[in-house]
Amino acid sequence: MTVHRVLLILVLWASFGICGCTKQLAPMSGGPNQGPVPPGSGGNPNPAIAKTLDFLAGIYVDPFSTAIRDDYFNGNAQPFGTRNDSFGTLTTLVNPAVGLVPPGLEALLAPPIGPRDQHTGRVNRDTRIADFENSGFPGIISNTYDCVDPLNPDDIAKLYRNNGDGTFTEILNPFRDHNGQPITIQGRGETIVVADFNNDGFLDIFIPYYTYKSADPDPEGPPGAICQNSTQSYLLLNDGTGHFTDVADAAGVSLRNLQETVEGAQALDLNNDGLIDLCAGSHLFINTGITNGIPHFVDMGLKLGLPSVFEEGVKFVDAYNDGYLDLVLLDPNKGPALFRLEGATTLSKPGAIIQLGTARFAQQLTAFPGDIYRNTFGLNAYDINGDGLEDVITTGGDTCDPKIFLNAGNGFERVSPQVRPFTLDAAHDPQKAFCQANGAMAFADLNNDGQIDVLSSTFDTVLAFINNSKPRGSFFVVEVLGSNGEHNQQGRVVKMSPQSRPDVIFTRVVDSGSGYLSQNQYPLLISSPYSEQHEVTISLPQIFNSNRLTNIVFTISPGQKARVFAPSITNPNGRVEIVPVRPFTFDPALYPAAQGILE
Ligand SMILES: [Ca+2]
Ligand SMILES: [Ca+2]
Ligand SMILES: [Ca+2]
Ligand SMILES: [Ca+2]
Repeated sequence: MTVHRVLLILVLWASFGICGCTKQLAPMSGGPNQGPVPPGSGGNPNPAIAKTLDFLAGIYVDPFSTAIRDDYFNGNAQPFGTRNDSFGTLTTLVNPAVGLVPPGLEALLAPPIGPRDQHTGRVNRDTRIADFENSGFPGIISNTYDCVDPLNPDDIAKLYRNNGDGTFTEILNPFRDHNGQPITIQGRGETIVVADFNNDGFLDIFIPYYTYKSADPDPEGPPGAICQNSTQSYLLLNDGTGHFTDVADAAGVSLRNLQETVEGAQALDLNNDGLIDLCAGSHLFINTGITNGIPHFVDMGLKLGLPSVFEEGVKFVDAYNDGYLDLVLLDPNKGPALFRLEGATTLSKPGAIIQLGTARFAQQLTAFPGDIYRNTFGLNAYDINGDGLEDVITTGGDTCDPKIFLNAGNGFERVSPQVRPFTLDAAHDPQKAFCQANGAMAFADLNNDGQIDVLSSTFDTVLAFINNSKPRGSFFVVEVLGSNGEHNQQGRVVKMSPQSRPDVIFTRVVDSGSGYLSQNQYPLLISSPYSEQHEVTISLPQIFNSNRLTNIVFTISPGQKARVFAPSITNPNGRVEIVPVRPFTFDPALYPAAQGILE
């Protein structure tokens, strides 16, 4: 991996699907401030919303997997390792001509791994950006993917504190076992998720590792050496002072001796009971309660009808806008499969606890069209065309064929013909970056125009695709915060319905890290084909009061952002601030990357 090479950059171009841009620029029917749209059959009053997609793309140096955060708290999301000018043009922070690596993070850019007997180097894997100290400045957890080498001090999971001044400090020996003894965490690590699993207000970390008894050769070791795996996966509880204690065994999520490797993961409150659940390694761990600060999980995957399969990406989406989160699993050689959550309850009321005892995930065999997949590692989902239905994207794999599936409400249809940046053939892509994506695409509204944009990453470049598809629905932003505004509500579930159609429920999850090695922006960007007021429901635990649930219910208009504060002793019902989203109309001419203007 070459992380210090000179900035490459740029390219690219606009692109389109079936129809040309001029056609797509037709205004949507119904503006944000128009009156309610009457209920229509099929639940979509605006069928004109784009079925073809249009993107403007740029390539940037970025030695990290795609983790999205507003590191600078200036209203601009960006992939970690870059800075956003608010028009969606990124500046890489590892280009010496532009800016230095943020001081303190140099060790994350360690040289490639050396022969094992040198015990040097680092093989970065996944990165999460999260505010572990509730300081307002997000820190970093980064793991590696390599054989266990106890003598290599760089090739381990590392934690960094954000000093709030653009610099970072590595927290030394941050991880401890249940006896308080320091532990080093290394091995072949996969998707990191961050969430407050024990409802103490501090974000905890789950890091899965390969744990099977390995006979794989160590590519960096002497002849005959075996690549040793970790003995376990880790659930690291955060005490808020930079120390994390592994409780994976007590919690029931250590995944020891797991034959299927663990790859994707997601944390979310699946059953709406205020306790964050966890999906990883073909296990669906339901959080059954917290004892002495330790959450306890029961694997209900098989009982709920989920198969034990090898996946390269897991993502919960409400595929039918019925208020229940369904599961998409990516088989790297067969493609995505949809498992619909059925029979959970007769109460579809937002805010109700979902009764998993009567539920079952039923595979929808025809949900995705047949296609060719070969070593396709990476899956993610967002509502890409703004019609209120979450869409699915898969990485290119060996066939260099990334795929976007638009959700039709009764199954997914591949965008055809595929949008041009997504059909880059390797011969025309000097870095083959898009074909060699490491981890799933991630989603963020890079230019603040209310339309979600797409990012794809190798471990040394990130490709940003500004979404210029039109027409689209109205949009809303919901940011679920701790009681003091902390970004610590990963995994919480938001439900939003048009006031005229309470049966149409857009269900979204604050991203904990999900899919495969990716992290979407923290605020939820929710689109709707209805240009009217919507009702939002969020169930949050009163963590100061035995985790009793508060249902926070409010209305929001198109173009508005809700900042939702978790319940506190002084505000036991939580609190909501509604603010207008900065009006912004994206003009492609302002996107310098599209004009060949480089960083
Ligand atoms: Ca916690
Ligand atoms: Ca739960
Ligand atoms: Ca959609
Ligand atoms: Ca955008």
